[in-house]
Amino acid sequence: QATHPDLYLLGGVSPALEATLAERFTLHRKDPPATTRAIVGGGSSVVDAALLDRLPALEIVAIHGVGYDGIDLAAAQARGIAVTTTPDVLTDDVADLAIALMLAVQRRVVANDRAVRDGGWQVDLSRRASGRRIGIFGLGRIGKAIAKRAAPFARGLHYTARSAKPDFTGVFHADIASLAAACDVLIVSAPGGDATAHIVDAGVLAALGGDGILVNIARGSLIDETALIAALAAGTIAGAGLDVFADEPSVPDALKAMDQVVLSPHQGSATVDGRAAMAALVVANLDAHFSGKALLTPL
Ligand code: 8YV
Repeated sequence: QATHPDLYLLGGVSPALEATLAERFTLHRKDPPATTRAIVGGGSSVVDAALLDRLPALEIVAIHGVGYDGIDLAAAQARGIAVTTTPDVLTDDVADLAIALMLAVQRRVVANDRAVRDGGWQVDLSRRASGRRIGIFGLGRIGKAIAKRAAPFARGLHYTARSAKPDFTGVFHADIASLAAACDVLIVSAPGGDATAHIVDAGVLAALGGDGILVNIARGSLIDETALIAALAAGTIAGAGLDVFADEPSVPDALKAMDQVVLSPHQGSATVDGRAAMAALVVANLDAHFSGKALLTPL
């Protein structure tokens, strides 16, 4: 019987997907052998040139997610290594969570839930969610899906991108600082990586302003988390809804202590339907590759 190809499992997948992969591959969760032909990892997994150098037989990296900021894509492509992701199947879930976080922060849903559970009934006034100027940083698949959901709540949609999108109904801003200055809610949905590291800094937060809400469903790396904590503590901005953090799964105690902040554990795509579809797409890409067929969702 032909042995199963070696696969390095970098984590972030469900037991069901792991079991499916184990039917096809010899799984390694650490110390992958030089014979490793495939890697499966999450959207934040690190696949750098040093790892690629240790795996001369590597043919494909199948990402269980859409972010690939941890992948040295140029190094992979230079070595002829295919990289696939799982686009589209998670767009709705991540976009839904962005709106959920926005509403939860504005209407103090989590803080008031906690108060009721603690036997309270005090209603601290919250912010009206409708009629807000909503800005979206990053207008890819997820950003556009967020915009569709945000529109009914918005008194104007604003965005920034590399260039204006004529087919998008919204006010274009050349940079994130001017975007922040023009809106009450700033939703971060751009890719992680060096190009966007700490792009939401103290200046952007000051521009967003004292009635402003920040929502991040992208990557923690886009936000200067120290500046965010300072801005929240000083009232420079009013609140934040965060699904991603600088050093996951570690979340600063300062954020945990703030009731104007809603925190979630990088759960954007973590729905039954979404993760099942992501898993199926990971397997379909691997099956296609190892049967010599075209990949479904290559980068
Ligand atoms: C997942 C993600 O949390 O899509 C991404 O890039 O970060 C998330 O969907 C992750 O990939 C789970 O493995």
